[in-house]
Amino acid sequence: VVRPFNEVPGLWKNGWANLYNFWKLDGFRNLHRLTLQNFNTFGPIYREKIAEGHYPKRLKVEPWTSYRDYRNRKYGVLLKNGEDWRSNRVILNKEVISLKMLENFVPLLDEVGQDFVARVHKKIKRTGQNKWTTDLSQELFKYALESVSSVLYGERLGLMLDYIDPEAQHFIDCITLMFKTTSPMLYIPPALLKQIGSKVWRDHVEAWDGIFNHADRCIQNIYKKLHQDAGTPKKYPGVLASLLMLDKLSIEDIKASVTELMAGGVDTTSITLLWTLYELARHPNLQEELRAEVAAARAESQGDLLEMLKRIPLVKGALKETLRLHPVAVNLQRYIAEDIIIQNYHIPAGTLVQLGLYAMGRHPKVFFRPEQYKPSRWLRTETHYFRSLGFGFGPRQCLGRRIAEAEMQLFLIHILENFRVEKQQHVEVKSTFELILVPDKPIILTLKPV
Ligand code: HEM
Ligand code: 2DC
Repeated sequence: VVRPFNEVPGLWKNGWANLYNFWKLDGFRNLHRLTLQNFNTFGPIYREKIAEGHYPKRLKVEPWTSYRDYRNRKYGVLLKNGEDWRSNRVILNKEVISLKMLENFVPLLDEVGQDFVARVHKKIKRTGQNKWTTDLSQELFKYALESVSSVLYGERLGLMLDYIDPEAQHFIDCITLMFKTTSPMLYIPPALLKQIGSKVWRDHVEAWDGIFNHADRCIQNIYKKLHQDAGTPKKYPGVLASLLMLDKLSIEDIKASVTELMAGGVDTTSITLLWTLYELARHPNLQEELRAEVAAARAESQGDLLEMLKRIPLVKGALKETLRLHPVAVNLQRYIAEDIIIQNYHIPAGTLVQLGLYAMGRHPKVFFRPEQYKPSRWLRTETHYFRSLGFGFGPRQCLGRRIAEAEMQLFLIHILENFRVEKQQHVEVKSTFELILVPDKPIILTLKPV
């Protein structure tokens, strides 16, 4: 028998008491652990009171929409909904996540990977100790921004050099601040915070202003160049120029989505790579196994990079394993369009259903020995097949997924071919919620030439 909606377990009746409790438990920073706790108390399905809504879409991140409304800036595909979202997304899909485009992206991303490695070799030389011990996060932010920019604009920003454009550094800092200031505003209406002139709202506005200003400059630059040498067909010009030439979206729509792609492409991939290096440092034998896979793939593919990317299942498994234990997004959400039955409960249409990625990734009923970092569990066999949900699912899944995957795979290939990754002391790093999950302390790693 299907049980009715109001029998779904959970403390959903008293919204204010929940908010108070959330405050007391410092839920702003612990959202991921709270979902795990709820999972353990209520089981695989529970009901919460957060927001009401009746459209087939993701949870609205109000600080983000409030900023756009405040500054009169257009929503891109990240924030649009309904038909407007669909028509934009269909066009963006062809230019950003079609397999066909991967051919264009891979050479650009590979070049950035090579430059990253050259930069690390240089740093190692400078220490005079044949190794480099550091917190790589800033280097990874630059790698990620350089990568996503080279794909979007078809040209390099030069972030792998010694002296970088201070504006690019400011852009990176603004993204981190933007994420950090979003989480406290998820539960307090931004309109209220704006009215009382609170610091978190002012910082949030400043962060987005910095993001939009820099992206506007990059976009303007390409736009001008396109007009100067129009009609000269040459190599792949990048996502932005392709969209402009295609002429199917308005310039304002293109600008909005390209800005979101540029901002969405920094902390996400860099932090996932940092966690992966951390896990490889903790598992030296596994690291050697991956290195062997990469060496074999390099030899067999004979210089064909796309071919090489098909021969590294364990490296891909490592990235999935990282996103299982350290997902960028704690959960996935959809407003369901029709009544459905989940876990034998009847859920009415319009309900916001969340899938607890962090909680699922660490639950022994879902993953055998979840505490173990084991890339091989993702290898496809006859008896089992998991699907990785780190990028979401269906037509609204991560638009940057192909870029992110190629960028991260190429990065690991180059690192494994060049360096042994070790970690210093015995420090257990946990995650903290700053809208996306980030390490709660610096991760210090040592890189040594292989
Ligand atoms: C959406 C994860 C990298 C741009 C999303 C969503 C997730 C996600 C879970 C929501 C999907 C859903 O609701 O089903 C990740 C992870 C990344 C990553 C784990 C890297 C490890 C990137 C990159 C970009 C990007 C590199 C840009 C190049 C976007 C955009 C959306 C999105 C624009 C909104 C799509 C829409 O609403 O139609 N991402 N992402 N992401 N991501 Fe990513
Ligand atoms: C955060 O309860 C937890 O990919 C909230 O690249 C629900 C929620 C809603 C939307 C999610 C967000 C969570 C995590 C970060 C995500 C975001 C949608 C897109 C965004 C998953 C799970 C992200 C990081 C984008 C960001 C692009 C942007 C800043 C330009």
